[in-house]
Amino acid sequence: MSVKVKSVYEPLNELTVIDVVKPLNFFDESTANDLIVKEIGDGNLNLVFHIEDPLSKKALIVKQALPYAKVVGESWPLTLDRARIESDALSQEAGSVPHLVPKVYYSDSQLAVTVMEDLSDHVILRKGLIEGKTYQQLAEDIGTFAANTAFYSSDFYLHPFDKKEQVKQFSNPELCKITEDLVFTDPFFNHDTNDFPDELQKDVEKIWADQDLLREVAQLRFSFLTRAEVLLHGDLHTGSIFVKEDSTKVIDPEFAFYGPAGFDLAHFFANLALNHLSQNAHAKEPFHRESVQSFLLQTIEKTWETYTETFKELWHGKSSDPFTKIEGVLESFLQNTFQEVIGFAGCEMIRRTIGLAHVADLDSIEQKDIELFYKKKALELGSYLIKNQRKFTSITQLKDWIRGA
Ligand code: SR1
Ligand code: MG
Repeated sequence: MSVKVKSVYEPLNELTVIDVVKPLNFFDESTANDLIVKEIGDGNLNLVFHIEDPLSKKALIVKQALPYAKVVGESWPLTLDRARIESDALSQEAGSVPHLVPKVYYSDSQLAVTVMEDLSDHVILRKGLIEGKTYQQLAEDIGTFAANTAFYSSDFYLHPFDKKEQVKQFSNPELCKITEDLVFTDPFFNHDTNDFPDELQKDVEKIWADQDLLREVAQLRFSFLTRAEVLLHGDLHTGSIFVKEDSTKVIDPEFAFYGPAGFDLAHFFANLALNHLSQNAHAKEPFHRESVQSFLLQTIEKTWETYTETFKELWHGKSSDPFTKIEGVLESFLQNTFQEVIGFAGCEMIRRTIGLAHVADLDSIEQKDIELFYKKKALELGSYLIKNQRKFTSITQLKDWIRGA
């Protein structure tokens, strides 16, 4: 939609948000006074309004960035530019995988607002998985998403001038700093953002004292800081994915930036691995537990296979870089990416267990001793992946380690 809404930043509420959507002519004018508005944001950072016309049942979502991190409060200021990054990333992703992202109807960088498709017929993947649901389309969709968004934003495809323009466009220092701190730094030191029960103190101190582990984390962090390889979603955990049986939508790319190619899939795999651990508590019936856990492992394998196959096809069919014709270059790129997937996944598992931002998969385990047991497992597996990333040569090894954790 091309209508321009006059805007000066102010946080919206359930009344003022109507003024943003009215000029878009999305809803019938005659129903403008009857629209039902609900603030449904349950994430860490933003306001999210669901607006519905009760007669036609047409609905849309208005997402607005707040000038601070909602999870902590006004003491943690945060750039509004993340709303621009998010709508730019959605439009970039829609260029190659339009069926895997929500449609954007309107965006306004002054008001830090993105108006987009309502996905109420989908559920957040994390919630579905905790409930023991499985999604057969998921692996193919996430592998396709990650391969396309990576390839079409990379130097293998873009002219160097365009690539560097894009790196500028997606410069996202404040949101990257959150990841640098919360994923790669704080959990590995005695920092006050960390959050874990006293019973884990010994396990956490073991991590803080493990110099081999810290050396590997330092390298992964340096790679995140410096390697502008591809446009990443930047926060591809299972809370950033909406699903239903035959549809997957990747949402929330406000952390998008140019970074190392393995980062997104690492976060996806780490969150599936955490859910795999948590199913030992959530799925009470053994046959069901086995089938959910086997679905999670198959999803990891099929996602990686789809990613590599799709990336290879694009590489051979669409690349203009002469080195893409040299034998072994692609294999070496994918192997480096794969090993970083393993290392980054380890960092994500550890930070989701003892850092500031946890996952409901583990935190919602009802029995405290069982929750602690699986949190210890998450720390052990995360540490193993980080320290042994270079020993991993196939996705089967990752599946085996998750299964055996
Ligand atoms: C202060 S933001 C905490 C976490 O929420 C986001 O989804 C990112 O994962 C970030 O690390
Ligand atoms: Mg998010």
